[in-house]
Amino acid sequence: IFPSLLFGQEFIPNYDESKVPDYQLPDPLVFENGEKVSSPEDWEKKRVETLRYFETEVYGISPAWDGEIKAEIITELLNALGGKAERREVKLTLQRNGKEVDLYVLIYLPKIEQAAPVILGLNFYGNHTLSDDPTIRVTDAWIRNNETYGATDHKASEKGRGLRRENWAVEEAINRGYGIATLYYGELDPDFDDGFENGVHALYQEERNESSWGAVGAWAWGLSRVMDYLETLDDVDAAKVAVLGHSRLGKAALWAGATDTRFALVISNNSGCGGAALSRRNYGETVGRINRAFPHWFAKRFDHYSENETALPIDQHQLIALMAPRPVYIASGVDDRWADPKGEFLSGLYANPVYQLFGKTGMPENKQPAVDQPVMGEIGYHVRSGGHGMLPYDMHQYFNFADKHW
Ligand code: GTR
Repeated sequence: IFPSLLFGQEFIPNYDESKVPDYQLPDPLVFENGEKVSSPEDWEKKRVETLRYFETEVYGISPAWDGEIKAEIITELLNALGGKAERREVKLTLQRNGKEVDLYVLIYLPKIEQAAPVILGLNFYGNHTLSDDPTIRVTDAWIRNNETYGATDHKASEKGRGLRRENWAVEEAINRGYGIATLYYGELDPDFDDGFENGVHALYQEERNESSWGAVGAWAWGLSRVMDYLETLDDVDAAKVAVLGHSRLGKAALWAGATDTRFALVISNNSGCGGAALSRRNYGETVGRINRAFPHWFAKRFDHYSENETALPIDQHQLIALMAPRPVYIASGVDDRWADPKGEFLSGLYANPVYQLFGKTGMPENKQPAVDQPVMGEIGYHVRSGGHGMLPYDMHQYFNFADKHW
């Protein structure tokens, strides 16, 4: 039996631009009742309406946080990276309802006079994959198996140490005056369909419905909890915290930026379907395919739009618009057709009217730029050569983008 037939039907992605259906996107500047949004004040109301749709129809509603966070520094190096940085690993214990979840956040800060701007992002294979430093903890949370990164039997191992160092460009960050904060995403919610019983979902025992939060919601919510902690630190400039993520974690970074305006800058690396890519284009991964492959990522309600994207009351350009007027960067890989590079660009472009309401340009080009030609307005974009991945090239653009705005 072919595995693809287990879903009852083989999925063949469309990679033919001429087969992209004609589609009409919801106007981000029209209220449900048909009235026009014509001022930043109007947008505040329209923003609420838009956010509500993404909550009920796409990612689910994440609960407000009313618990306690305990922080404990578990290791600290005062002279990391040749003396240029301080490095800490902090255990955050989230307590609520008699339950606890532990998160381990790895933080590098440049040794500079003032509080440092920080780029915060979830990682796929554990904090120890960012550095050869043997004192960084190997996560004991459930992990997807991946031979290359030393994850077998759903456990991380020493074998992965340092293997993602280049991707996170920690040295460049430090040299340019940025801190990096990261944690393993599976500590927030293990990435399998467990009926929403483990991870941070376990802190809440409310009855679930079709608009309850899924895994993407949990990952994004967790980024906000780390932000709660970063706000308490004197050596972090909480007004300059960017949230970054790749792929499924890029979806989570965008959702974190949409739901939590404390994130002053938002970065989506190859986030694709359910992230920056427009759902209605039906290019590469589709809403139907993503819901069948990852039934735990989104609200159950999102499945209502599988093979039925035109019924969506919103599309992903409006997710980008939820960042306005804050800077947001969208990055694609030219061979990462599954994520629909053009659809990722277009969602940025079609968010422009909202940025313009604030007297900003948004995406500075109305045609997708050539490969390896980044453009940077309040919305930044590049399509890099190569495929799916977060590479030093990508990070380099994010530092440039942050420099430009900060
Ligand atoms: C794929 C999924 C994408 C993307 C990717 C990843 O399998 O279809 O939406 O999230 O995983 O996270 O690497």
